[in-house]
Amino acid sequence: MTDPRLSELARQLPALKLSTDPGDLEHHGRDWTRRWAPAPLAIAWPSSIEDVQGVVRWANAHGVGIVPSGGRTGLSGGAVAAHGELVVSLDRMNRVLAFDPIDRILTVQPGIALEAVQNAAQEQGLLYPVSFAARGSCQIGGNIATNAGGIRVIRYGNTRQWVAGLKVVTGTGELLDLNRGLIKNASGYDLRHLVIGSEGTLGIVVEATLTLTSPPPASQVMLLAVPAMDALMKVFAEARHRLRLEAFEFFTDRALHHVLAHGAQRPFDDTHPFYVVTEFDAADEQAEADALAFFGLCMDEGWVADGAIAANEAQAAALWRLREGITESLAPHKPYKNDVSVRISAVPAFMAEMEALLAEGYPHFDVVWFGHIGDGNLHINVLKPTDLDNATFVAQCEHVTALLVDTLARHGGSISAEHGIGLVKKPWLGSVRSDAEIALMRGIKAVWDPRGIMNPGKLL
Ligand code: 2HG
Ligand code: ZN
Repeated sequence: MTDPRLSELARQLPALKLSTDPGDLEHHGRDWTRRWAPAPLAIAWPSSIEDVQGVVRWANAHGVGIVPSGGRTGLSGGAVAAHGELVVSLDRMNRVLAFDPIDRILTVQPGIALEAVQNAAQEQGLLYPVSFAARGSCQIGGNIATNAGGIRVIRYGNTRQWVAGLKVVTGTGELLDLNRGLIKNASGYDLRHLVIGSEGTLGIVVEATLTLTSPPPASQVMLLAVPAMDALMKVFAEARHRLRLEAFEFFTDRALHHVLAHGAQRPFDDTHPFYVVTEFDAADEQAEADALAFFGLCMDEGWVADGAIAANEAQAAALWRLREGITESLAPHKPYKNDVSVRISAVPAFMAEMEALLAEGYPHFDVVWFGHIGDGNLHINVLKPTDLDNATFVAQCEHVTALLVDTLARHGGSISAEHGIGLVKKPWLGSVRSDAEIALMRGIKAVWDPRGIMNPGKLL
């Protein structure tokens, strides 16, 4: 460590693992966005809460920014370190600490992968229900920092709903023990919920107590081919009415094109404008009959042109791959990502307006729509044409974002549904939050992090 500040840190916290190896700086300085060149000062791997506190106090003393780092699967630049920050990786704090069968709560360290949390719940015969494609590599601390959503929000809500307690080191190095697993706690401001979704700008989550639930009964997975968006909304309304839904996801023919090119299996002979993957309870014969009646009605009404139902787990996984494999299949095309939400009822009008704007202004762009239609959450990925350089492409996409922001405003929507503001959507925060709200956010940030060292430049 040639930097005297780092030598001091190493002396103060002998158990802290530190690295300035160029490979580590590169790897830990970025997330799934590839727009910013990573340039952190160093990477620190604490293995205890005390070390996290020590790092934060050191950062205050030296005015060094801290970027908390989980699985770095973020899509908004929230975990990018491009300006000499210290990246604090939670990789070494990745254990399950406790399970209480009476409270049905699981206490974990922040660096545990989401999938490991799901597995730990399963070992207890229970379910941690938040789930999405990055579950194998994303970490619970990052899920909490972004209030991650995913594919089962329609049934179980966002991460926020499952956090019963949080230990947090604030921007001054203070340790807070928030809510302690209580179900009822009417004692003033719930600071736990302020931390959830704060994108690492207030403090570092160092322990989380998660509520578990009973696993759902056996389910069925169905794929539907849908001719039009209006029909798709009718299918959704009918599915929600007749079935107990666990997921209701959609994607377009362009999304299918890319996921097939990436090795997935073609589901139907013909192509269709839209597809739905839905999963619902099917514990008994009655539930299965309800599912068939639902499918029959959709066919009779002409809302659905074709359908497939998974007969076993392998087929269910193959149908889910068509939806969950989309992000990975688009990655080689360096997509510019949008993650927006409107009220469910506003989805068709919003989509029609955006599609018209995109077709008129950007006919040469391959625009891929998919997402959590049952939550009003749409992912719009614009793919980079191979002949366009990155900077020009991003600049052109930001014009599209301006159109998007206007259209969203008309429909009362949000520029970020579940990925967060980070760096990517920061210029448009003012389109969804009022000046008064942003002033309050800044005030809160100043109290929690008076020296502005916590994930500087992100969100605000
Ligand atoms: C998903 O729903 C994720 O698959 C990623 O939120 C969305 O890649 C995206 O734009
Ligand atoms: Zn999503």
